[in-house]
Amino acid sequence: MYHKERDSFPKDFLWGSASAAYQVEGAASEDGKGESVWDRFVQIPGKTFKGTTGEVAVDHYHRYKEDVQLMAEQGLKAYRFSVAWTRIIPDGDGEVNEKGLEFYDNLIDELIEHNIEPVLTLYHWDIPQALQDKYGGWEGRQVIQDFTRYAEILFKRYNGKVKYWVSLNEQNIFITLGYSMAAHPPGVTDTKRMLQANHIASLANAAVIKRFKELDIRGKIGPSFAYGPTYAIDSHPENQMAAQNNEEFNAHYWMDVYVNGRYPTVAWKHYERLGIAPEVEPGDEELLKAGKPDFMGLNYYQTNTVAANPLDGVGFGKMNTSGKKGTSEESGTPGLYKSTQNPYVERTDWDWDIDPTGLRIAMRRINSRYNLPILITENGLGAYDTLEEDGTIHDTYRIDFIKKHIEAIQDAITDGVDVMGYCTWSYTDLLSWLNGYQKRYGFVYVDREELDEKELKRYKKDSYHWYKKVIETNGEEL
Ligand code: BGP
Repeated sequence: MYHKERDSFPKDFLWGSASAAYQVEGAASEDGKGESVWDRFVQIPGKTFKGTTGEVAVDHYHRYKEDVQLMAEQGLKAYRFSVAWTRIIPDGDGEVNEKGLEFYDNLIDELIEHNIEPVLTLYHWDIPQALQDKYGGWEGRQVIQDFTRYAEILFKRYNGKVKYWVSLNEQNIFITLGYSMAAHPPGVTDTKRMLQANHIASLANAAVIKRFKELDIRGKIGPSFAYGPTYAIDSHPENQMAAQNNEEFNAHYWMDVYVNGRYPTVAWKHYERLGIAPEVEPGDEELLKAGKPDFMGLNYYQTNTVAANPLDGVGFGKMNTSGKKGTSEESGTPGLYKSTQNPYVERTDWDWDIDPTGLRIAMRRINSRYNLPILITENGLGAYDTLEEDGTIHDTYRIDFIKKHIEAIQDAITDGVDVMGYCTWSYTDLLSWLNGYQKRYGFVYVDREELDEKELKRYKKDSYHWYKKVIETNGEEL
């Protein structure tokens, strides 16, 4: 659908940017912080690019004032960050660490003082290691209570100050990579365990949303879901079926549960026949239904193009975490689908498809299937940047990427989709979980490399100045 003219962005549109605790904070054991599963996992040789860890990250813990100052100067309207559970309750279920709360008190106050709306993510993948050891983390039902207690502390403390809350960040990613591909903690490859942990995580997600409503917290809450719409490689009916499978198993399987409290029929039946469907206990369904989100948080990076995959076809293939174009392997689930190359789009150096129209399609699909407002909680381009001698960074490729994605959002708005805001990934450069520091996403360059922390100095990229203008003109000038 082509529009002659696009509608304007709403007046209160949240022009934002995002980060996550583990990827920016550093200070991994300071002020009473406990160990998280990521602090532990990265110690295993070969798990991360060049063995990088979040020990120092980009030192946001000590430099948050400088970072917020940069945001303020840019005119940023919203900043999405996550709270590290291990700073608040170091062992996950014991004493509350006042020092840890103070850091977020300060960050939130600093943001508000500069008219930047805080968007607080409760969980961005860093469950306390103590809970992993105690009952298997997301595999133990006790996590539902422990996560709710932790969330409640934050709800009460920041009620009235924080108006936008994200429950779980990309449950589909941390569960799949953690329990199916062993690429994230706890490093398991077992689909049955994956589905069970996922079910419990969905219950925990619903439980905190339910608690949020019971406490009458002033604001909105929803999960952030990693959704990239699926395309079939062509109109062959079997390839169309593969695309349908991918949507069902990788998107509806989560979003249907968030919104309607029920698993999609086809995926559920499939897992039942394999004898690996999660165990649903009495009361689970009620809880899932009671935890309906106020909005769908959308993390959009790329679309997936798939083809049919026979029962003896390909399984998980290696991801490209080196930044050497063309090194990712074909990947799929036998009997359901496999990834193929879309001939119509460009790819990044990490082999991610660049597809702004895919964002509009994602928003429209979410709108038609779930009828919820959308908050885009992540979108961005991971690329190599060059710091010039005069301290400038000419990231025209990033400007081009974000510009086209903003246009796609405006198209979706013109189509009638309700969009609350747009957070780019990421504000400053930061640690990519598996790709080190060379895969940069920020408006603000941070001078450090994998094996050399340097001075962690901040530099404004060209995209910083460009986005400032976008915000100033409320998206009129792109
Ligand atoms: C999302 C995560 C982010 C971030 C981003 C970029 O899945 O929520 O934390 O890392 O992806 O991914 P990557 O760092 O792998 O390039």
